[in-house]
Amino acid sequence: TTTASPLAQVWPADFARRYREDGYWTGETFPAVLRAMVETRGEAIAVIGGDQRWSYAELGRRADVAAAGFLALGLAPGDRVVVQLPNIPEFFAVVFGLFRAGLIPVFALPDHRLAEVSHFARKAGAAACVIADTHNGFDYRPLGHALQQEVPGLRHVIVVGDPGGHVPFSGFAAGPERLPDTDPDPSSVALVQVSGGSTGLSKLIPRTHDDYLYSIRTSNEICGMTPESVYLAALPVAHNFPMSSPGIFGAIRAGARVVTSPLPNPETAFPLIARERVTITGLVPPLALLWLQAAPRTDHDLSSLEVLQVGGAKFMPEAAKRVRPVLGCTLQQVFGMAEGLVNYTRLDDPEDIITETQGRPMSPGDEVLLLDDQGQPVPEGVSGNLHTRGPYTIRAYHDDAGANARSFTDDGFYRTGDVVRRLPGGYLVMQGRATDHINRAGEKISAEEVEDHLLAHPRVFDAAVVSIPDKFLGERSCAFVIAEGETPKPAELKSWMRERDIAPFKVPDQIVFVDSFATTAVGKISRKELRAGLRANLLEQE
Ligand code: J2J
Repeated sequence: TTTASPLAQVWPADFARRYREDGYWTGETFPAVLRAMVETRGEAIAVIGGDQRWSYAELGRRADVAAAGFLALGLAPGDRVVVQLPNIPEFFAVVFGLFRAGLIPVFALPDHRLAEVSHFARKAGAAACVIADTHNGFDYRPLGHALQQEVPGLRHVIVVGDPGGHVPFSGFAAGPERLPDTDPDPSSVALVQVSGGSTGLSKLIPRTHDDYLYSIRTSNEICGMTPESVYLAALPVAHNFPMSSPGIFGAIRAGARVVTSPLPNPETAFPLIARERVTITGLVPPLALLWLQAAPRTDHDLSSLEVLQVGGAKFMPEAAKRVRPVLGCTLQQVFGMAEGLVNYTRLDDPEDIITETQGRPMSPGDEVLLLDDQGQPVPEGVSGNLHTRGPYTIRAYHDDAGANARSFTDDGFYRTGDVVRRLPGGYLVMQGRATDHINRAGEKISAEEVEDHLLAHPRVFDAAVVSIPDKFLGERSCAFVIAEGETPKPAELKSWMRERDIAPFKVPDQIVFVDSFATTAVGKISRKELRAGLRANLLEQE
């Protein structure tokens, strides 16, 4: 195996001691979470999807079989396994199987393509990956082959469904392999999330059993997740929001039910809500808008819905106000990040707090600083750069000294890049961002990464990618391009981008050719100023 540097997440000893003393870190681990439910709620339904309904006992059995299968391939505890699966019950068998075997899942989204997945696999030193055969019109099996070729050390491609020459997950069987008889160290890394990536490629975010499960338990309390809850997994479950806030893991930790929706649109999700009496789900703002539009006209009974969580990007107050009248449920705004800190509006907050703020930190252990550009605290109500530290916020990305130097202060605060205002009671209102990424319907796109792709085109001399406000998406991406020689057509450049094996959401929504970037000042200006200038010009023209 080519081992990148070892995977870890370490807090300074005095912080770790305090997080344990204060009861945040309890030593609970993921294998123990499922085992407890198998023992206490074995007959209760855990996961529903397609034509499958698995009890906790059934999920436990399937996870054990999966664990044995992974070990039979020669994978060893501590090995990393990239998981790229849509919302299907097998996701749970795979992931709890990995946990059971002491393997570490690295989560890729279904929309990621070879460019992203190979980066995650290489950076994590992954020994295997688990993919679906096809989903939403995309065949993942050729991606699996390409991964094996491009990533030294990635020995196994396991396919859920028709294997097409790879290892079939359905062929896993309980064997003579001995499953570990002790649980992993709770301070060890349980799983790897990926960052939205504000500069360059996505960073890897190692989360420990202790810290991730603390955030999940706390989220359960705040979001009212109980054994009677039914959570609809509508957003792709690999994303940190539907995975942990409280999401699918919260539901499992509570002994509740998860219903997997293969797609998040109303046509797919509404019948599931009606049939399974779903009580809680989470959406990004553009999907919430679609649901609000479709709900008054649907024949499906949505009355079981108690809580609609909306997060990942700013939900505008006008839309937020419509949730209760239209859907008859409580809105919960969720402002979180895969690096840690999650803010929630509380279910019993006054309506104006729920509609106008992005909530407040979930834990008394969360330290939040709002600083001006000189690093001085701003007064209450004034916008500042959000810095945070706490019992479930990472101290470092995996193996990325440059990003760590940029993203973390010397005393361990994470520089979120978000600009927020704080109201009495600690409620935060998202104002904007200090970093150049595009938040397109909750998908974070690094301007720099897209620029690098554009620059690979033979007729692109230079490119600057900016975010443009968009009524539906929140933000869309616009690429300003200086051509070299004959100017390509925007459509041509877009389809060329589409063929580069990158996530489709990274293809610029709009391409504008310009003669030069020299806007005002003579001499060098930063990329950031350049992007800001181009954006301002375009908005002025509109
Ligand atoms: C404005 N911007 C928001 C919100 C996130 C729960 C919920 C979301 C995420 C997530 C998550 C926002 N209003 N309500 O991991 O557990 C923007 C901010 C933030 C960035 C993080 C969770 N909610 N954002 O979206 O890692 O800019 O996590 O820093 O994908 O999304 O993105 P991500």
